[in-house]
Amino acid sequence: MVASMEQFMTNGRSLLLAYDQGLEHGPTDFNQQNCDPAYIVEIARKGGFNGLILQKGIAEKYYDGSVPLIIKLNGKTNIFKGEPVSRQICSVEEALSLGAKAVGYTIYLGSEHEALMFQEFGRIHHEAHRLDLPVIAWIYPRGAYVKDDTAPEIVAYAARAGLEIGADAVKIKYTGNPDTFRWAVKNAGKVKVYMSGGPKAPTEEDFLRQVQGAVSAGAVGLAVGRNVWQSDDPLGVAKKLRDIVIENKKYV
Ligand code: FBP
Repeated sequence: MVASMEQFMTNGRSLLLAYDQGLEHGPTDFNQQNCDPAYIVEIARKGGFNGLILQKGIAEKYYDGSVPLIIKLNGKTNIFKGEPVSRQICSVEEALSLGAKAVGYTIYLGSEHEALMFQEFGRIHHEAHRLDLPVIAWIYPRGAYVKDDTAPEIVAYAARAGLEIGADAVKIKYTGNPDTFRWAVKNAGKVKVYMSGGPKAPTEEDFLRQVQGAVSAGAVGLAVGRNVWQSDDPLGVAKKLRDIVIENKKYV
């Protein structure tokens, strides 16, 4: 059975706000304002996002039901520098009880520990689909064997892996241009493809250009964090992203 991502879509497109970086990167991503989860929940609501991605601890204490919730089930810090592995820290049932409408799981494709994450993903996928929750796979090629994690072939491999393992949506890095990203989207087949935001781009225009490229290549949208909540005008950025992703307008 395929669980539907429809509840996260407007006009067949989707804009998700990610806020799990406090675990993945630590407070280095934050300032006095955006380290407060309540500030992010407000951006998600006022910015018209289709979904908000949180770890369970933040969801338990701050989620107010205003935007559809996606719970990340695994996570890791970036302190340990060995072969990357991210293990489950929240169950599917806990996510459901927190109000999640979908669950997310990161797989480091090509890591020495890839098999472990595939296995865990398989079990989570089974449990989530039994409860009719879609599963979004963050598929990030990473580790000693991955030389360039945004090379077109490796990004297309990540997208294809998402289709093979049963993901309802994949979140993948942008290859840098729409032509190569189109190949990744093609390889994802019926799986919805989200572009991953990444570190704050040098200028807003640079970022908007990437987003336009990704949707013109067939992505349903993007899951973005830092490029929105690190901005001095997060709601202004959100409006431009909605225009591009949901309304199909051109900015750059
Ligand atoms: P950003 O838009 O801030 O990059 O968020 C997307 C995301 O996938 C987050 O969900 C996650 O915390 C982060 O990127 C992981 O970044 P990385 O593993 O590349 O350091």
